[in-house]
Amino acid sequence: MNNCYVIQICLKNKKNTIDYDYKLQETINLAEALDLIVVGSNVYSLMDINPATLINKGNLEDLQTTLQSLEVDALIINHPLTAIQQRNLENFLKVKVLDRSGLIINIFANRAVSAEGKLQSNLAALYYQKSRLVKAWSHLERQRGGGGAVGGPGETQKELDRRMIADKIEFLKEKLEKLRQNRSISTNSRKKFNIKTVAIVGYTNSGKSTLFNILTNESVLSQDLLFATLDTTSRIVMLPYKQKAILSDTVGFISDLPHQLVEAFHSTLDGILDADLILHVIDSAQKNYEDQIHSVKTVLAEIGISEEVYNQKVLEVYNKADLLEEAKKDFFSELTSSGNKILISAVDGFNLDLLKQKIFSCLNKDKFKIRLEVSYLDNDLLVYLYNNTTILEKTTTDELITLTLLCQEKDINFIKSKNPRVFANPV
Ligand SMILES: Nc1nc2c(ncn2[C@@H]2O[C@H](COP(=O)(O)OP(=O)(O)OP(=O)(O)O)[C@@H](O)[C@H]2O)c(=O)[nH]1
Ligand SMILES: [Mg+2]
Repeated sequence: MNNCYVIQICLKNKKNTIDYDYKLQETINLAEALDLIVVGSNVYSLMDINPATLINKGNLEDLQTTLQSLEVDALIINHPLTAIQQRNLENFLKVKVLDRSGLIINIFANRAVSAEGKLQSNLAALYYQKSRLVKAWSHLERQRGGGGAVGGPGETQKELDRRMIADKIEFLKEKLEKLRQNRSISTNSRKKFNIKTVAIVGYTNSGKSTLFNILTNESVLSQDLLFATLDTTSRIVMLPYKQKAILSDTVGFISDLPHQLVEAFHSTLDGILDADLILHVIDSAQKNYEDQIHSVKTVLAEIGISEEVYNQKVLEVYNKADLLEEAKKDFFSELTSSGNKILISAVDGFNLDLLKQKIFSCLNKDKFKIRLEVSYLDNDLLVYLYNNTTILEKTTTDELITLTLLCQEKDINFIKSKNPRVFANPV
């Protein structure tokens, strides 16, 4: 375990409405997700960024004293650092320095369990390292020194020069491509059986895995921890009328997700792109839930889900209703009363049956649900219905079979043409 100190930078000349306390708390949570002990934190209000050291000399000296008195091993700065700034800060303060991207990439590297997750995390670290290669690379590495678990991604690969990093990137990309090809074989066989897929996405800690577990009776790790899930898990979910779909839980998003991670995690994120329906889980109890929605949409856009596709494919699932006070609950009930939105609680089960119904409707929105009565003697029609439509329910009397089924428009025309006396109605 290492002690760390967390700094949030607030730019005074920028007119904005950023909630810096929230940003600081999120960074503290990220540091804890890397098993660091946060022994102190501060918000620095700056007029300008110092190109050499980010913060000015006076602040730096105060910071040095604080870090020494708290016996800090690592400094986390929630602001992008240039390689030069990182080097200068490390030299002056004599601690490891990580910016937000470095921190998140380290968390991913620590958490990855599956072969694919590990490959992708390594790839992200290499992209990050490559982006920070400066002329003084070897000098920088000599200067860093010191032990401890907190290695900047640069450190583990310090012998590599630019060429070697590029080779390693190629090597990892090839391995990932092989895994991706294997997956596309299973995707094809799934498509053959016409099983629809539903992907869960959302801001980290919004409750994706909790929802996944309750819908599939699974036990994926769900924890009050940022980036608890890194690997994709897929299981069958039972929808109304015993319809099945494949539900996938995957890595969460965060604001300013390092683009190296998005690039490296392409094969995981492609699963979202291929899904028939996307559940966007939102933590409605977070006061900045709208910012979190925006961050998720930004990452989705980066992987090719435009606003238009979002509007067609996404069901917004406002979670943690149990944590809302009455007035807030009324607000969210109103907000989710129209459009592709629903308010639920994955913990106390509120609205989960309705959620399953909505998933069912979204997956079948191009189909018609009808109920019809057919005589046993109408053999041609019965054969047609069993071969071309999805039978949801069947009840029988001595003379008639009553079927509830999903069909397409062409089927309705066929049914009418085949037997105009058939009794059909939408449900
Ligand atoms: N009160 C309440 N807590 C919830 C609800 N859903 C999830 N949680 C809690 O929120 C925390 C995060 O839940 P997870 O399911 O791990 O969240 P996640 O979105 O999978 O998080 P990552 O995998 O880290 O991105 C856990 O402590 C859950 O118990 C809910 O409906 N109500
Ligand atoms: Mg999770």
